[in-house]
Amino acid sequence: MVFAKISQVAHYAPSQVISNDDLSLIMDTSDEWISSRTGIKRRHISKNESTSDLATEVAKQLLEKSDYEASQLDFILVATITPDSMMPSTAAIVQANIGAVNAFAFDLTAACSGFVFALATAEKLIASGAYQRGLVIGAETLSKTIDWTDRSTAVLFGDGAGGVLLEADSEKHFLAESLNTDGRRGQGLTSGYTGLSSPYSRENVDAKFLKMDGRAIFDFAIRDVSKSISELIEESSLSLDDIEYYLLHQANSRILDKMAKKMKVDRQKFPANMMEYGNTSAASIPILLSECVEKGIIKLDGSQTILLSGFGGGLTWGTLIVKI
Ligand code: 4VN
Repeated sequence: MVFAKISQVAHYAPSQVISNDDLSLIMDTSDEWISSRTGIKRRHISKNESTSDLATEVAKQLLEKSDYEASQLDFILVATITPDSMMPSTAAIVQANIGAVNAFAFDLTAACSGFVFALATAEKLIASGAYQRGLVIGAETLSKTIDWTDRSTAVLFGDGAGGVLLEADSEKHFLAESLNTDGRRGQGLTSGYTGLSSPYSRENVDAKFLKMDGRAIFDFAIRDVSKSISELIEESSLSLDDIEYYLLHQANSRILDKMAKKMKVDRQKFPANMMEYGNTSAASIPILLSECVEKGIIKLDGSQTILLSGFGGGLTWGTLIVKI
């Protein structure tokens, strides 16, 4: 039997930082409002780096940390809702930038669940025995899709990228998974949605911006996602105590408070970094994982069990339990 293992982690964010106070100069909002309701203090905003530039930086770091050459990679998956273009994919641009000549590459679109869906996909590519190793990256430049006149969404999002090197291993690391979609509720969170056939339609140009029914998504996270995570833990015959850290999508600190309470998990077990990055959609979980490894609270030595959970547009939600 062959299994998949996360052997390296890395993250990168653009250097320009915009504080809540900075935002209050250009729209009717305040640091008090944003931090008390979301936990967000700052976000990194790209000036002239594209999503593929952020993802390429992560890919280079992952290779540097490993002993592999780019040519030894078998695949590159990029989870993003802000690709440089629809074609070529952001993953293909990264493949060219790093010279991963033997890797196939494609993007995966599952909003804030994108990284978890991509990691679950990549794990199966390796566990099938067909491929030895690849990169799984979540990367976003959400700042380009935000309506900067809409204070209800503009304050929430930021840019960044994170990723992992996944490779074949003789031990089992991916213990349990639950991947879900409810397309019937998809209208609560949209980007590039015109109600017509294509985001390229000339009508409704404003509709291309990210839009969110905050209440509906808030309720979805607390009700459906908490339940799904609790059920997965129960089914996997693990106890809450077996899981050392819960790395959840970094949308909103208050939502994490409520989810922890609902799941009866100590909030201390939920690391958070939305104060620094805001919500970076598909990038939020791998950035958080990489920072936790950097700080030494998570080690890539097989000694800890952690849970990763993404949830958002689609609607999509997905959880992985990993012996990391
Ligand atoms: C998952 C979630 C969110 C999200 C939903 C609501 C929300 C983030 C609404 C109330 C508002 C503060 C902000 Cl749970 C977004 C995504 C998309 O990545 C995924 N913030 N808020 C208030 O008035 O307190």
